[in-house]
Parts: sequence; structure tokens; C-alpha cells
Amino acid sequence: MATLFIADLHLCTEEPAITAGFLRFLAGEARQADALYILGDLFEAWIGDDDPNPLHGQIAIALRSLVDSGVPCYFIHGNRDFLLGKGFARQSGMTLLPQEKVLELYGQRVLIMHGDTLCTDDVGYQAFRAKVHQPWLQKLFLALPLYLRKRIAAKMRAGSKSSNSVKDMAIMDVNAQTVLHTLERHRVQHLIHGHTHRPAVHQLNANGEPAFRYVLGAWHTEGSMIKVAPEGIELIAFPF
Ligand code: LP5
Ligand code: MN
Repeated sequence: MATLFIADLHLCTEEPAITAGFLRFLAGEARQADALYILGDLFEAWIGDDDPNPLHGQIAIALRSLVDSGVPCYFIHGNRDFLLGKGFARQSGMTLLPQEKVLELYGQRVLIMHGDTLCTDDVGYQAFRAKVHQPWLQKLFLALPLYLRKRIAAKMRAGSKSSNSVKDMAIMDVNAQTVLHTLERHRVQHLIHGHTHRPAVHQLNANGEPAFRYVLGAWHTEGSMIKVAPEGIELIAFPF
């Protein structure tokens, strides 16, 4: 009896080993779960549900098979796949969630999110995020021909890489005050997120009590998941 959380797989055709590891996870450990939550950046980049990339179909089939086996699967958007839409959700059987969600799991209230909105010291990113989350701009982008969307996404990725290369690492982590305010706004003691690629369990104080922030690792050479069970919450790294 456990609920599983993963994030930051950054699936792409250039990383077949990560895809293979994820397919193995979906056919194995995930089948025993009460539910699977994917907290963003499942894909390296998402430029529309109409992208004919065969990888997307392969992942949709594997997710649909998990859901059809009786394990519900939920998705929160990341900063790479925030355009993943209802079409892929329908195809894969995933249920799309808002960017912040409080779950009641085995008597515990747990807040889940991708984690990029906690990085408030990164004002450049927050400004970029505000822009690309404007519905009219997303509509305009999705109306462009696929080849143009690919070109724009590649420019954004290059722009991001070069801006990250000069940013102080601390700026690209969560802001402690923002974490605290978020926990207190939701009145929760447990927070699970990804995005920073800095897997760890952090203890802090919120709402006048001990609180815990669980950070998922990115999938590079091994898998990372958080298992929430009646016995407790565990961050687990595992071989593909
Ligand atoms: O993603 P990552 O790990 O490199 O860094 C992130 C933040 N960067 C981003 C940008 C994404 O990588 C871009 C993904 C594009 C794919 C989808 C295309 C959808 C287009 C939709 C249009 C409506 O999220 C990075 C953070 C870092 O995490 C750590 O938190 O620092 O933020 C930035 O780098 C923001 C920069 O400060 C500015 C972003 C550069 C974008 C340049 C745009 C030029 C292209 C314009 C084309 C018309
Ligand atoms: Mn991210």
C-alpha cells in the first residue's frame, strides 16, 4: 500500500536508456502502487500534443497500460512540458492536476508541485515563466507550424542553457521563505517537488511544527522516486 511520485525524467529520443528505465518502472514497481504522480518535466520539451514524435506514442501506450491495470496516474506540468495538453492526457490516461495540489494520503496531508515556482530568487526565470504562461501566447505558439515551434523551443533551450551557465547555483534552488510561506498557505507539513534536481529530504518548521520537504532526483543514470505509505515517506534511488 503506497503512492509513488516521480519527476524530471526529461524523456527524449536522445536518451533511450532513461526511456527503457521508465518503461521497466511502469511495468514493474508502479503496478503495485495505489497511484502514480508525475510531478513535471516528464519530457525534455513539449511543443504540442500534435508532435508526431514516436516516443510520445510509446510513452502514452505504457501509461495507458498502467492506468488500465488499475493504477491511476496524475500529472503536474513542469517548466519543459507545461504545454502537455488534454489530447495527450486522454491518450495516456493521465489526469492533469493544477500546479499545486494537496493530497490526503494514509492520514497525511501532502502538498505536491513541480517546484519551479519555489525558485523565487531566479527573477529571470519567474519573468520568463509569467510570459510563457500567458494563454494568448500559448494559443499563438500552438497555432504555429510544427517546424517553427521546434525552432523556437530549440532557441529557448539554448537561451536557458547559456543563462544557467552564468547563474549562481543558489539562485536556481528554492527560496526558503517561499517554501515556508507555501507550506503555511496550504497548512501542510509535507511537501514533495522536483525541478531542482537536488534529491534530498529537508526538515524545517512550519505552522509551529516540524515540516519536511522531499525533493525528487532527475533521472540520469538511475531512477528516483518518493514512496508515501502508512509507515512514512521515503526518497528512493534505484537502478534502471
Ligand atoms: O530548463 P532548464 O533546466 O534549462 O532551466 C530552467 C529555466 N529555463 C526554462 C526554459 C526552458 O528550458 C525552455 C523550454 C522550452 C520547451 C517548450 C517550448 C514552449 C514554448 C511556449 C511558448 C508560449 O524553463 C531556467 C531556470 C532553471 O530552470 C533553474 O530553475 O534558471 O530559467 C531560465 O533560464 C530563464 C532565463 O532567465 C530566460 C530564458 C531564456 C529563453 C530565451 C528565449 C529566446 C527564444 C525566443 C524565441 C522567439
Ligand atoms: Mn523543471
